[in-house]
Amino acid sequence: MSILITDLETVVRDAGSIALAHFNDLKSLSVNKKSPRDFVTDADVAVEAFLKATLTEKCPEYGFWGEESGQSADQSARWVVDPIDGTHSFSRGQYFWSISVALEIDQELILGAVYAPALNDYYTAEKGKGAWKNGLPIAVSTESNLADAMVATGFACLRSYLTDNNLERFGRIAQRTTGQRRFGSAAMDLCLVADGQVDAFWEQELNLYDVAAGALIAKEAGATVTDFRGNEGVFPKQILVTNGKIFDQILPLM
Ligand code: 2AM
Ligand code: CA
Repeated sequence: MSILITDLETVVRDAGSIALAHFNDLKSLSVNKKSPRDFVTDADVAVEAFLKATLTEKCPEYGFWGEESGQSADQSARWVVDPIDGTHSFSRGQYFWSISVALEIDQELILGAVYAPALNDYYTAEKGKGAWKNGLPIAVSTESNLADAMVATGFACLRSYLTDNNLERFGRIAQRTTGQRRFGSAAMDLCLVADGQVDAFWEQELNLYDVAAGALIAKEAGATVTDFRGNEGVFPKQILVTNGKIFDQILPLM
């Protein structure tokens, strides 16, 4: 591997500085709609352009797939990038948004970085080596009782006008848990499970770039990553991430 986890951190933190400069001057930010409920800002475009240029220069052997610029031809080994996950929160001056960068080789996630610049929290993982937050190892929570659990979800699916819109599922699970949160950045939600801040997270209708880095971070921190039927793997259209201990209790409610 020609790029080390520490090199990736430098690149992603520099990308964070670009995003923060826009975040600290929201009055000048131009926010456009890609589709009726899907936003893109100058910051998304600038951060992705920086990551694409920098990562491609450092590692010409890897392709690049970003939310805003699409996929390059070589896709067997590639960076999978969401320049800003949580664009709507970003555009409103809220703090839960992140930059998500994963390295995927032959459909396996090898490196992941999720950086939340407004919180200055940097999460990273390397396959088989563990997960870290701000340089310190992290692990999922020890909560084993769903009734006492804190869970998180998101409603990207509402923007896709799906009939299975997660509202019934949310109601079902909300009645069986103590805490429910909705942070607005799937990449961060996965890191919050990894860090033991929440015990489970699920969402529908996401894209690989929203969850690739966070899924590796969660797995390396000891999380289960499955679809809503419990099949292991990273399924952006239906992703369930748990601390493992409440997996059997939450799965039937999915
Ligand atoms: P984004 O900010 O990169 O678009 C929050 O519920 C999650 O949904 C975020 O990860 C957000 O990513 C994603 N999201 C927002 N709009 C979406 C859409 N139209 N379709 C799918 N996912 C979306
Ligand atoms: Ca995005």
